Amino acid sequence: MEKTWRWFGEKDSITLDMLRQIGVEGIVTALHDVPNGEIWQKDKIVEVREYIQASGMHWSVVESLPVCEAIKFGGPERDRLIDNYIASLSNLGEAGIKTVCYNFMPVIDWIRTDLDYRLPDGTSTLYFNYAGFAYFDCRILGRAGAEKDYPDSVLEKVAKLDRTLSAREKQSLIDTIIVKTQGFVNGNISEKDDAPVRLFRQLLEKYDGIGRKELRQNLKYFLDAVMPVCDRYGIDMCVHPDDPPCQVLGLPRIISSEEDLAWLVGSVGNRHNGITFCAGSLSAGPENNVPGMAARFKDRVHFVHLRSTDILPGGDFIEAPHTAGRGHIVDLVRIFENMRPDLPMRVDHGRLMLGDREKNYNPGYSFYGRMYALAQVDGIMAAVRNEMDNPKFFI
Ligand code: DNO
Repeated sequence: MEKTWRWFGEKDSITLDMLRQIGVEGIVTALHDVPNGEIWQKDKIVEVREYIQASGMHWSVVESLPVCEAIKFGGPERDRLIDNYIASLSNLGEAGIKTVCYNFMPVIDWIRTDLDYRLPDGTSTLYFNYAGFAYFDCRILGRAGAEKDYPDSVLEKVAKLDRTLSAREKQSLIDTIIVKTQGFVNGNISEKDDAPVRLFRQLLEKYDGIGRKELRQNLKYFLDAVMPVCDRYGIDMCVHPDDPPCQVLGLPRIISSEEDLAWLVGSVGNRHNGITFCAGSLSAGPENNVPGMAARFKDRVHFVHLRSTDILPGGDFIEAPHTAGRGHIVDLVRIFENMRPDLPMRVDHGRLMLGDREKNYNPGYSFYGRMYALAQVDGIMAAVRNEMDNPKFFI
């Protein structure tokens, strides 16, 4: 697979020169300064493409070209926004950039409750605490009927948290769940917003009456509309799985399970309608057999995120080392290396280690932690290629 890296543009303190030194071949990035819904102009795309080329790499994947909420909930402005999306795709196609990652998660993208969960070795990682999340939903957001979505055992923990969490800890939960993890991925809420919870509630209201069926219809509507421009330029659209892969905050999520992926590829059969195979997101679903899903849908996988998780008792999950956990990265590398040796792959969610913590990187996007993970995956790829070249050793 092609070794790629998510880079946040010229403002990123991790420079392209640093990435070259650690063996990165392709860059995954976006026009982060363009507000969601506006057209990505060709001159800006070309400027970024050339900046990357000047350092000896290339712009391999767009992550993300964000899909506006009104397209997801099917608001009156959706056709205009889809036209803008098509114009951006066409400009990307003309600039020769042909792999586009996006997601279709309503209101909120990826969710964690702790961005600095300390491990015994002194590093730290990302963590999802189910009771903490339920506390945010039931007590901070105060969503009507939220309690019905949680088992009694979790509601008991919520009641306890209500007595024990300090005001600062509550604030930090809000920051983690809806602010810090969202802004840098062009999400709906950023550090600049002074009333994030109120804004968040307003966004949730837009989805009144939108269930799984409606959201699926809206995704199909969007894909049907963008497929012609993808055909014209050979662009692969790659939907990112839901993280975590389950319904949250009363919102439907439709890219979570094997059945969801089967629906996705079946409902729009064009092979440009593809998948970002995020092993980490999928691995947090207890029912998901990650290598099985990769084997089944590999023909429609155009981009891979390699990371892994462990599911803990009580519904919590934690990022696992890239060599372990439910992501089964060794098996995935076998499947994907065999299929397409130039398939773009990036590691995801590095730990904080060796001074990363002081650098204020975007959560999950540390330098040393990701470099360490990339080295692990690079080693796995070398071993798998060796297996493929010397099958006699493995009979
Ligand atoms: C978080 C990421 C997500 C993902 C986007 C794709 O670290 O996995 O933000 O990139 O959802 O649109």
